[in-house]
Amino acid sequence: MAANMNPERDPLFRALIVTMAIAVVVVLAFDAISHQTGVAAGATGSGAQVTRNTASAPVTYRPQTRSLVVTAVPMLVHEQAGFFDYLKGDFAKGGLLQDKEVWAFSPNTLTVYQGDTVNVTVFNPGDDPHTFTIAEMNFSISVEGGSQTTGSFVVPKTGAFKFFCAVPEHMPYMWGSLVVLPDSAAS
Ligand SMILES: [Cu+2]
Repeated sequence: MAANMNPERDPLFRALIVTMAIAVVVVLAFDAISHQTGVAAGATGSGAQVTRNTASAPVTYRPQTRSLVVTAVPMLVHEQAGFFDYLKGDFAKGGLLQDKEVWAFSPNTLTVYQGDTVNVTVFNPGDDPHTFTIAEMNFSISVEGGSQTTGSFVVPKTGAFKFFCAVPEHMPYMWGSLVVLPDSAAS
């Protein structure tokens, strides 16, 4: 009877021990599986993060050659005095446009990136000669009436630079902006 009272020999007790052992094994197994899943998810997350880092890392811009066409267009010129009577007064001595004509470059804003090579072709369908001049870049081309001229320059620095026609009668009005973006803005 005393032997039967020994808990280690009690079948119920042993069954309980075995059940608990199985439960521990099952819990550990689940923990291991979930841990592995977690590691896998972590690895996937790390991979995604690396991808994101790569995507957001600074991109080295490769300078390009850009061919741009600009046309000289009349806005308020002598030839239009027949259409707009007020121009007669404007162009007369003492008038608002005495010794001046309003021409424009179309388009009047050009955007490039630092380091680009720019081939600019200026079309001049009218009679008056024009120039396309960027003083900061020591660049200037002349375009006779009824012709086109192409010139090339490399954009050395970022910023906004004025291009203009150097003909004195046109210079106050005939101009535009060359916008040069930094390399890091390219994508
Ligand atoms: Cu001009």
